[in-house]
Amino acid sequence: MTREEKARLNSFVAKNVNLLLEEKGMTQRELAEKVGKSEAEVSRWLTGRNGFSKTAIARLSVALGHDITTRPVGLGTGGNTDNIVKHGNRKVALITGVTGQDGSYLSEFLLEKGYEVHGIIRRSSVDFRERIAHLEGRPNFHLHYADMSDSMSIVKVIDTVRPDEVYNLAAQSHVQVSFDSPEFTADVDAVGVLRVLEAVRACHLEQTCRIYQASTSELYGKVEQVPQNENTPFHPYSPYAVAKLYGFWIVKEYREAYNMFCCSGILFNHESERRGETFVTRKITLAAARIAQGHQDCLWLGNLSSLRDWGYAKDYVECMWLILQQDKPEDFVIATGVQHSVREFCYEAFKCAGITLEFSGEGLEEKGICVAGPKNLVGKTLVAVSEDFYRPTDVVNLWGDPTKAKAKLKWNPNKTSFEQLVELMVKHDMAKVAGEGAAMKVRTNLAEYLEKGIVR
Ligand code: NAP
Ligand code: F7E
Repeated sequence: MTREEKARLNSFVAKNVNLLLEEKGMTQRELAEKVGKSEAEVSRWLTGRNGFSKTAIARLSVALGHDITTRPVGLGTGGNTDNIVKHGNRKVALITGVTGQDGSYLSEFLLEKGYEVHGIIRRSSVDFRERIAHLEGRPNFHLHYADMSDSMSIVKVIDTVRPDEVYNLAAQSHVQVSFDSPEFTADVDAVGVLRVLEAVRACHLEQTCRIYQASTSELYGKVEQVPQNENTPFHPYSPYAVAKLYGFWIVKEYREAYNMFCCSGILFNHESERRGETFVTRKITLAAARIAQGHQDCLWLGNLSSLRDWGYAKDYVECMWLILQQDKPEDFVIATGVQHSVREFCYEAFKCAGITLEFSGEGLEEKGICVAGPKNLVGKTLVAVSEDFYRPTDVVNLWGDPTKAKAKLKWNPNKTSFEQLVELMVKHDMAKVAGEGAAMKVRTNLAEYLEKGIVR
């Protein structure tokens, strides 16, 4: 039996014993007396700190009148077998943030690998989850209502699903929004991580369930070293980053205090055609497509000189999985090792849409002017800067060093180049805008208004 199989058996047996104790109204002390062990020893078995020997299993089975290696049936609250998902031979993964960019790609990746995938969703007045609509109804893909700010809902889902792996991706993930809603961001992005860790412990899964925490390059913030690796000091520079820093440290703490297999992936920016429309890359690719097709006049941005290490989200979800397949739990920087400015992203995106830009001026006066492309656009200012999109504190020099991930995970950080990433996003948005047709003009104006007024 492998270490993992043994751990899974121990967890299964511990759960059975707990269910039987509950059904019989027996205390741990009474059970300890029956099997001739101390109460502390029984407690260590039931909380997963000690494994069950063959003799212990035999004695406990006699004391409880049931073979504890098989699931008890017909029990009352907490023991109802309906709430125990049958694993079969499939590994079971639980993804928080399943409706997000990464959650949707990770679901596809794990289903492809033969996992049973469970995701948590929040109730929304719009009952359409665009990024995972194509997965809903598929065998081995299940959704559960829960919220990162609601501990009980998380415990309930974890107890029902009994996951082998938890991918904690749920977060208020927009840096600018974290300045507008700092308390909500802290609750979900910081305390939410603690809730997941505690839920796993409450369900006695801490020795079997591996946990991935979606950490971020934003931890480096006001950077103290370039490029950044696993040893670079953190200097968070937004409410989002401060909340994520708590998530990072609490994961490390639980790894050391409780010997849990929990790790953080320190992921640098990763983008895709599923990226939220107010992150800078997607805002640019959508605008380039709209401007090229005559549905928008100008793209307003903030700091054009900000530097990022942008990768493709579809490539990055593989790392989340790889991190949990290692022999020991460790944190990893995931990045391409290539850095570009927002200005360069703009140039490349407009080029893919058939427009050549030339930038001139500085700060708020900087402009991106069309110097080649459709006749009606040549000479026009297509990109301009607005103070509205500046942040109170901005992270301006992110550049990751993926050496450790390359060596230990055998991961290729350059599977998709910067140019390929921009091209695939623009191609997608050109088709989307063309498909949306005349309605776009109205929608664009509304979106611009919303973004300027609410999401700066
Ligand atoms: P995203 O598209 O914004 O998705 C965030 C997900 O979290 C959504 O499914 C959202 O659900 C869910 N969520 C938010 N608040 C929740 C709550 N209170 N309860 C339950 N679910 C909640 O983010 P992403 O780009 O996929 O990023 C995934 C994770 O990686 C996030 O933790 C992010 O902070 C982190 N990260 C991202 C990057 C990046 O470049 N993309 C880099 C480093 C780290 P709804 O659909 O209901 O809103
Ligand atoms: O900004 C600048 C902005 O919002 C990138 C999240 O996934 O990655 C993401 O956070 C840069 C910043 O991403 C506009 O000031 C200029 O310097 O696309 P972003 P982010 O803040 O890097 C990290 C790794 C995460 O963990 C987060 O969850 O672009 N910028 N003009 C602009 N940014 C936006 N959004 N809009 C602009 O108009």
